[in-house]
Amino acid sequence: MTQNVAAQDARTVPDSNPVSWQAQDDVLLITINNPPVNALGHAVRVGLIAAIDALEANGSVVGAVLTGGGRAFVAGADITEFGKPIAEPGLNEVIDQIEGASKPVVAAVNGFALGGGLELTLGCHARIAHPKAKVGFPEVHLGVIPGAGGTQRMPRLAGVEIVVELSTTGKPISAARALSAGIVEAVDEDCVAAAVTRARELAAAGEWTRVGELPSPSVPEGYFEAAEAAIVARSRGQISPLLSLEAVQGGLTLPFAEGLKLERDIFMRGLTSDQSKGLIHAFFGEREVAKIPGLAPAAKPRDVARAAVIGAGTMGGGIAMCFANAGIPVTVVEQTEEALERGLNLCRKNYENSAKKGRMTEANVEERMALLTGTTDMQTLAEVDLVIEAVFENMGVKKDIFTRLDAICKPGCVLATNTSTLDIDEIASVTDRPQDVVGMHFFSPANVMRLLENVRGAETADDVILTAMLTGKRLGKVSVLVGVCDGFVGNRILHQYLRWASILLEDGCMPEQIDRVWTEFGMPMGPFAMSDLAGLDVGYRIRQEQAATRSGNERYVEIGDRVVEMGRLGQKTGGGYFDYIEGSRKPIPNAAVTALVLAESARKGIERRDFSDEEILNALTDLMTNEGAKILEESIAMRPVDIDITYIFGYGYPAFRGGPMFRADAEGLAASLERIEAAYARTGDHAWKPSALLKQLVAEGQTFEQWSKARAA
Ligand code: 3H9
Repeated sequence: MTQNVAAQDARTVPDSNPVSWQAQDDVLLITINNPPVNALGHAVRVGLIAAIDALEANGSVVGAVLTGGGRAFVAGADITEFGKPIAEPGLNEVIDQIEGASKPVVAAVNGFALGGGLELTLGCHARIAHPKAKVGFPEVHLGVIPGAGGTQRMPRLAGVEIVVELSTTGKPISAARALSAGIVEAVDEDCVAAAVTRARELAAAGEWTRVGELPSPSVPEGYFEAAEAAIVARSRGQISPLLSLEAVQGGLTLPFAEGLKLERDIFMRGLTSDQSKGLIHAFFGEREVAKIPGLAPAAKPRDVARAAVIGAGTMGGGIAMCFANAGIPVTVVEQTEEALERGLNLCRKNYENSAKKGRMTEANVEERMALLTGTTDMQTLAEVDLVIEAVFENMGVKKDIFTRLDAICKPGCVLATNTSTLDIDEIASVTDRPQDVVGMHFFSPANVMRLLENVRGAETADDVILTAMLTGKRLGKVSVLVGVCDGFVGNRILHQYLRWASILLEDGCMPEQIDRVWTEFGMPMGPFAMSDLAGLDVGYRIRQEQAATRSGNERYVEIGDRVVEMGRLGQKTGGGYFDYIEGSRKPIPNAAVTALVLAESARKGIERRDFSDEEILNALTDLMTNEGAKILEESIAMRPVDIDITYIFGYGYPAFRGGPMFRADAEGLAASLERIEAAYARTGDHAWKPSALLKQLVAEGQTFEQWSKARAA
């Protein structure tokens, strides 16, 4: 009895029904209005059932058109409902009702049709898209699969290859591509009007296609084996792409209804996995980091209509390209005409390479180059709104540049530095406007990497922080706000585990074992292959400069220095810790480096021992947890999620693990602290000095996330 009441309540159309319907002559126009992205939350599902009931009941309409209000058609299931009991009706029921309707329903795909949104269109009897619409199955990025018929209907409609592509990569495709793949039957600027016409045609013909009733296609022998191998090779341990493949493959030999059941079971397997929890945390985390608590409510970002970048090296050029890509005019400043020409030519070459690969047209190359203006005269920066200094890491040089910018730039211009290590406050101190100075730390290659670490100085104004964050968004970056310290968030943590990876070499490991453990964990490359890619000479020079002041108490491993002195500077010289065959980035162990590692252990009288993979993984991840906790306790990062997102977007940390702090919570902080304390007792090394915050959380039985939520409340 109670259950019935609950079920009835759950199906009651709410007063503020997000689905509206209205007859346009003889066709019912059904519109989903659930801002911001028309997600298929419970109220929308209830509303859709009511709309189809209205279609059936209204004798004066012959069919319906289903569309989205605003810029989206439907961006999928409501992810905030994941993990909660499903309130009836489920999405499958809604789609079944549309598909089985006694009158034709045509989808007018006005914008994004993603995940459950695309599945909703597959339940319709025809699909017409706006030219700017995009369709896709991004569920894979949430650790699940299309769970409302997508893996069963799409093969029947458009073949196996396209559903495997969409559901295993998660990348949306354009309306034009959807048309050629047979997912939509037409593309039209006025997709609603075209859909109305189509609904009338279908009604007049008296027949229309129910995709679920179409026969399953067949695939060439060996297709799924090859697809699986390709997925395993690229997904670095993420399981959801394989789950999608399993649902598609399994469905091909099953009756439709059983295929749906199989899909549902696999969807639930994904949804209850730890990977899905990590990925959903990453999804919301990516959006959370844009929200900065504590800023003055009246603060508004400043206008950035024109930018400038000082330095046309790899970094400066890459940053300038980010602005040109976003359509923002940018002036590039160099000291000499030669350096300027070299830098701008490099930008052009990068664009031309993209054009060769079909990623842009020749006209796009010229459009972007037209937005890049070069100069050797800093005086021309008087009218720009934002300047980013990207010269080499030297405090004296940076101070000189900021003194000049202070004299030249108009009031209100944001003065940013791309430093990755230096003290922003010291740089700001040479200006009369420290409130306008901020760090904007791009990651190399700047035009490719998604992370932007914005660094707040002691005096940075709130509206300058907002400007840096919004500029990052305009450039297509994920911006995280951090505070001033050596290495900020990302490189400070990196430094700890890179250093310990070297110590592990001396104690008994080889680079290939450590790198294998790290890539099996899901990182794009191990610490040593990463160092080879970055080039070993830069770190070498810094270490030489630090030699005089280095504390004798700190354990210092010389292996990296000896590798450089062997002339092995990394990939650019064909080898560093590893060898590389020309044209390949695959690291190959090198006998001389192996001998060097053994010799260094012997020279220091270290008795080498075997390390298990688990020991290595624990050491590196425990250091991330400990340093991350110190970063939180010093308020360098505002929330654990800021560290998670920094690592996912700046260092390729596997999103399915949710980020280093999320994983630490999931694995259990107490066990981690126990290992950290043991390592500190054994080594006395400062890296292992347990974080006070970590100790406090373990004592209170809390997680980082609980601590963060309690502080925000
Ligand atoms: C699925 O469909 C499963 C089915 O197969 C089976 C079910 C049985 N739900 O990204 P934005 C929020 S799985 C709830 O900044 P944009 C987002 O958090 C789903 N909320 O906008 C943000 O909130 P806030 C498959 C959602 O213009 C706000 O909307 N679909 C959802 O840069 C604005 O989002 C996907 O995975 C959602 N589905 O990008 C698509 N989507 O303002 C996920 C967004 O409070 N969504 N929000 O921070 C996207 O990829 C992007 O949002 C989109 C728009 C490209 C659509």
